[in-house]
Amino acid sequence: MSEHTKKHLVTAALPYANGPLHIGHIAGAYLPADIYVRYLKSIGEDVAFICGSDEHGAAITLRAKKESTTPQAIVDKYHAINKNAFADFGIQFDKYSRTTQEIHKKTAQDFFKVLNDKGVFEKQTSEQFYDKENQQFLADRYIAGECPNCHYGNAYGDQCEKCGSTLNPLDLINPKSTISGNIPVLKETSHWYLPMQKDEDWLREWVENGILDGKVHHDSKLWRNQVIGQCKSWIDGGLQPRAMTRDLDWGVKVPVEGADGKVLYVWLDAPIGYISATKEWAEENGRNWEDYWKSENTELIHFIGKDNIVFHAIIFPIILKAHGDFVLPTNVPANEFLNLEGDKISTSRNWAVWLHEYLEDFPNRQDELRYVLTSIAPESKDSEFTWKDYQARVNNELVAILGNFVNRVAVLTHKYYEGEIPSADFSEEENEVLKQAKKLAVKSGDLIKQFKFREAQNTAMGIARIGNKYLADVEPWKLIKTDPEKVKVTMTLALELVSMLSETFRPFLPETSNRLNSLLNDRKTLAKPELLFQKIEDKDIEVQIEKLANSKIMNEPEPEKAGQLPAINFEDFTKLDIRVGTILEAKKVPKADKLLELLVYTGIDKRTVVSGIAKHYSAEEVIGKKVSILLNLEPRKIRGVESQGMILMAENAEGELSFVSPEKDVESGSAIS
Ligand code: B3M
Ligand code: ZN
Repeated sequence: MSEHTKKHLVTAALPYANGPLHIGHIAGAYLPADIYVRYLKSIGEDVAFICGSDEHGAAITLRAKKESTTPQAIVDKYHAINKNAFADFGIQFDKYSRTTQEIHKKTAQDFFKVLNDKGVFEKQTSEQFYDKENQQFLADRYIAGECPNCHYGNAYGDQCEKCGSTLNPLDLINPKSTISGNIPVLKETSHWYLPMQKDEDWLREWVENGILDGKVHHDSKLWRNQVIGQCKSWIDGGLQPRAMTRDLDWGVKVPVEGADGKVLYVWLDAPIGYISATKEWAEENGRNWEDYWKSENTELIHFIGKDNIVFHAIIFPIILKAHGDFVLPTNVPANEFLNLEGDKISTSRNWAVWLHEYLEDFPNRQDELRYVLTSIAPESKDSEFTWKDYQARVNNELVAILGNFVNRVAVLTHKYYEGEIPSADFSEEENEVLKQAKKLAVKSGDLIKQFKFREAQNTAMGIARIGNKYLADVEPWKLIKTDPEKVKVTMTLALELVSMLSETFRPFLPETSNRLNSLLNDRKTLAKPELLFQKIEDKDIEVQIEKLANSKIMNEPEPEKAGQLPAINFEDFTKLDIRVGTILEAKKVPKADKLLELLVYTGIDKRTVVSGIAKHYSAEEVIGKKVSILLNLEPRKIRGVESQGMILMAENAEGELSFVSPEKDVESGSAIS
């Protein structure tokens, strides 16, 4: 490989290995990155597509605590889950690594040392919250308290999840350690700070005009407005020194003296993960990683979601430049957010479509989801996924336009020529159709290069539209009797379009493209026609909509802290008909790991109640138990079962549930008041 060849280094944000992936992650970063890479590879470009698990930081340690296990066990589990989900969904990284690899630790430490030796950091001492009982400094996420802005009682040290404001732990009212519940004390600690305010001038010039060191670095017109806008507002607001180290015991150890108990800030550690993963990939593939990271001929592109803009377009570039020798990103095509059925996607509220669950419920239909997510990609503003829209796009576009065209061509070719692919010279009409279609194919590729994936995919679909129109105009099914020569020409062109569709859709719908290729065999015979896409039936999406409705039920009302609910009067209280009931029968609700379906004797009747207790009680052990039941709750359908009432449960701090049962033996039907 000549060193003058252009190289593309494409990264997608390293997902935290603390949970599974949902469609918001995919639409935000991974799918557009995959489309971009597949396109570049299809035109013969030299590309390294790099990603991996982000395995450090408080996000991981908190999750481990919650699941009463070790951080290592957490990252091992989710790394495997996510790696598989990406592969099943056709996101084809050249390397999917992990930041707990030795090579990464060494790379990150060496990087830190270079910066430290160059005097890039400023060491500062400040007071930070400290948990005396556990003898540890509290990372931002380890402190919770009242939000100074909206007064929500359970805001984190770095952010209030209710009002979305960015916080500093010292801003919280009544801060508490989330580890012990103790009131933390302030204690002095020293950290290595990156004085970002020194970089404002060159950053502004680089972000706004694409100029670096007086030379054109990139085409700033290709940068998304929201990326430039966010960066500008950070820079205009004045950049602050930011600590690049943390007092934590999970992470990459700070490799200098006097840094015991300190690790690299996860937002320094993780982006360096792109470099370490490239090193691994290069070693495994006989390449030189420096050709990609340290060459003027490299285009470095970071695909991310909008919450990661500042890290990729400000902090990491400062670090790369301070180190020296490294390229800076040519573009940071960040997407906005994807919402779901009218609400923000939320992991903690289980308001999400999980990738691995989609692939279970819709096996081998990854291209359908890829198609829809690209059609609604939040490229310039937030967008929304709904199951009805998913169904409509699959049925009205993939099935009715693309699938229909291919199917007609396949069926007619088999009918007229027994699958043998005809070959005839085009007349002016065919040449014109072919020209129009080719134009779209080229345009689709150009749009991909400009990071306009939505429009690019729609343009590709235009080829199928042209094909359908051409068949409808020529009507070969009528001509076959009167002018078989023309039909030969028609079908030759139609097959040419199928092959063009296969190529143009390859970046978007790789599996479909493979199927089209095998349909076309060696281009002499056509395989037996088989429907390219199946319709999505109403019942398929009803199941999904109900699944979401259930997570809404399971998660509301939002747990407020004791003492924060508004007072009610006695009359309000008497509206609740709560009684003692006896559980007569119990069984698991199929496909719902949290739910039991109970038959409860209430003293008046026997009724069915669906209860979210299956993680805490088995069906067998609850039979015969006396419990408290709210009778006059509006019935509601949960997983297709009508639930008539609610069993009251006590929940401890660990989230364990326990029945609220009478202490003496009282009869079923006894009122609780
Ligand atoms: N893990 C945050 C996120 O998943 C973070 C990205 C790292 S990219 C270097 O949103
Ligand atoms: Zn708030």
